[in-house]
Amino acid sequence: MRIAIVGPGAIGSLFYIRLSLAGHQPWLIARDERQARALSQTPLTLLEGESSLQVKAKILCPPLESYPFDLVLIATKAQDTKRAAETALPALGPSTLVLTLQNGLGPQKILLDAFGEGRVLAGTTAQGATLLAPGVVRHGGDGETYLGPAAKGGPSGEEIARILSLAGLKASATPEIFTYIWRKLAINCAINPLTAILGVQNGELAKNNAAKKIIAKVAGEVAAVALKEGVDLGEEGQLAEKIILVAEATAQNRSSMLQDVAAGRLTETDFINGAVAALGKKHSIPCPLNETLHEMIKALEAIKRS
Ligand code: KPL
Repeated sequence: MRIAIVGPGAIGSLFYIRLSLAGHQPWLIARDERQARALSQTPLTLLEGESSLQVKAKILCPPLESYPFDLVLIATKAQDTKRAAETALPALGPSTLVLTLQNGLGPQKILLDAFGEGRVLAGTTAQGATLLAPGVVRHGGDGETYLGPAAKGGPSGEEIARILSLAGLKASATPEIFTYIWRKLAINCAINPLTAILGVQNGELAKNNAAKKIIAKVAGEVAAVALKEGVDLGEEGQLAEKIILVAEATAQNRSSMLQDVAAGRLTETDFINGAVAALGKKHSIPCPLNETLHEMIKALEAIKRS
């Protein structure tokens, strides 16, 4: 299968290396020539426990010519989705599928608008990966990947799930993909902004009663909005418990938002708390916690980037 991966971050690099080792010859699409040059200096490296796997990457950068890829996997930050779509467009053949494994709610719609309902797969992954340096990924643990049609009547994703699973990236296709995306969104709505604002690793939240109270309120808002969108995330208390379990299971992680804020980068807040707050407004569901966390992260971004 001819595969292109747009976004050489932690998830993009992990998937690239695994697919390469499974015998595919994917292309990695860099943002620009500078990034492509930096990535081609050394092999991509996957660190797992004490072992280190290396793969020489095949790298392209925009403007792409017409490569007839079978699958384009979008693994950029959510706020870079438009740019990723523009990059990928010339590389689409008549039957190319596009799969997003990005965080948050919003990238799916951007890709549907760009490519149409017939070819976009929405997905979410619980693979634990941290980018230590360009092209160097630490694999923190295997988590499942779910994917399915981003719009009614879209591709099922069965074949892609099979290919990922054969490459050691456990994946399942499901028509209920948005339930999985909302579950991950609830986790990100609570853990990401709190860790970024408090400047702590995920595990600290699970030990802190005040943080746990905030998590419960955020979970309640997300569950109420999700229900209006047709997704049942279950009862608020149970959802909050699940989020706290994830904080414990990823105790040593610095959340992606904490890493972005610390590095002075823009965060994915518009696609996480911002997306829930906006849908809350649409459905007249008050979301004061999500709104405030969204604004606080915006304020932090501005301070760190000034
Ligand atoms: O997805 C994550 C993130 O950091 O973006 C969690 C699950 C919170 C793990 O850190």
